[in-house]
Amino acid sequence: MGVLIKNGTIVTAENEFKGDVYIAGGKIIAIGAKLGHRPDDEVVDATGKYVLPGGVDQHVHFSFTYNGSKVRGFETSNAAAVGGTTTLIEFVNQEKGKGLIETLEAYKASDADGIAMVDYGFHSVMTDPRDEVIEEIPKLAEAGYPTMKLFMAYKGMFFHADDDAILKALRKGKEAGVTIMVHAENADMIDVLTKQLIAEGKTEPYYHAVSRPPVVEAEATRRAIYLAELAGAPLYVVHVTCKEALEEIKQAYNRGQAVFGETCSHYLVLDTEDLARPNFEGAKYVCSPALRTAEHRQALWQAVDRKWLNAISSDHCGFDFAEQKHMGFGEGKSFADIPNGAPSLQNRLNILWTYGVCEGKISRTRLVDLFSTMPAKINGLDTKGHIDVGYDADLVVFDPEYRGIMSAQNNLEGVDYSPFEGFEQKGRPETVFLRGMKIVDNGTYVGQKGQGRFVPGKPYGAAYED
Ligand code: DUC
Ligand code: ZN
Ligand code: ZN
Repeated sequence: MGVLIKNGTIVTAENEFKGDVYIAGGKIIAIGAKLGHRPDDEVVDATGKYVLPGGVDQHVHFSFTYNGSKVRGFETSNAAAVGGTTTLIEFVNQEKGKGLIETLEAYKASDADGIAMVDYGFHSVMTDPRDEVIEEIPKLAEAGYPTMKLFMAYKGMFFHADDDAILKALRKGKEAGVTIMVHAENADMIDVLTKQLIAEGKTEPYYHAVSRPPVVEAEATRRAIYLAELAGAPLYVVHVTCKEALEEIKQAYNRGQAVFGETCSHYLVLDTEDLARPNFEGAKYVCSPALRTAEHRQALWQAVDRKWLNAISSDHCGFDFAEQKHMGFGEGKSFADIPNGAPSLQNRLNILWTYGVCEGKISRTRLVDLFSTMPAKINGLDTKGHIDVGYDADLVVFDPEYRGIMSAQNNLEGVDYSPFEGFEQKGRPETVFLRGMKIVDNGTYVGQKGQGRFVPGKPYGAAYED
């Protein structure tokens, strides 16, 4: 049985036009005007609605652990589906003593296969840069994991990476088209500021932002760019949050270097002031890099519109407020004990539509590029992120007339709070198809656990293109 989605406005990263999409066997079979269908096919009337490619969220954390506290995992990936995202890419920290692929495959088997409700891939995170691990990097490409991240932040934690590791990773990665990504913050600067603030008794969540100001991000971004120049390799900077780091990326790009970056939905709408909320509520907004001020948000909107940044991810990180965020509360505790990260899996498209498209900051085609098309290309997913014949039938029928309020209560992230609590929502993903299977109907998740599949990425993703 096939599905005919009729009379919608089809939006791609290139253009938008009225038409029908016919899907069968998990693929897009035809696009056109007044397409016919078989008697037993389902027909979805998309009149007055937009048909978008399913989102690709290239930055989620389902396995992240901070000071022994672990986030919610793939059992909550239906939240992505309800938010119009049909492919997730998860960062998996290499386990000490294990190889990169060994770690990824063990995690995949135990925590994703048979559980995920949307399609998925993985970025390796190198934590143990022994010679044999560096030698393994090109093999990631063959195994379907063509990206690897290093954490420049988090001094003293097992996943922190120094310049030696980054340079070696960049050099090795380029031999096989593995895209190297960095979380760019200067770990020593943060360490010095954190110790100073705590010694001064400045321990509340707000001081998280004071401990890692924009210069911390700008310095690490610039350093990573120079390491990439020396290696002659492309570089991808995750979660860019401030004007200064943006400037470093622009300048490198203008010098002819292949440097690209993303930002994340929370940096576009939340503020440093959220960290100052009373009753320890500021802890809900502790993520790294830290939230910034209005002038940085404005610069980020401009950057995503003008293609200085090429993707918007969620950096979803599902820690509860009641227990986990309170690890930083009480005698002898500080902002440095609060697990970093905020849940944002479900609202990525809702934020981009309501506060981007509806406020005239980005066009619908630009949204599709940032939400779906470019993240697919960066990660070598050549059947995802676009509406055309032969692509996977991952599609969102988006109703622009819907009105609602974002809240943890109407959210499947499995976390006891939402950083977007009370935010107005214009429009919503009404129907979502994953490889032709309807997984969201009338805004409600109707799929099944385990319906998601591993999608291997191909090497030489978009960061390698001129
Ligand atoms: N920053 C976060 O806020 N969460 C997860 C990891 C990170 O670097
Ligand atoms: Zn990060
Ligand atoms: Zn992250």
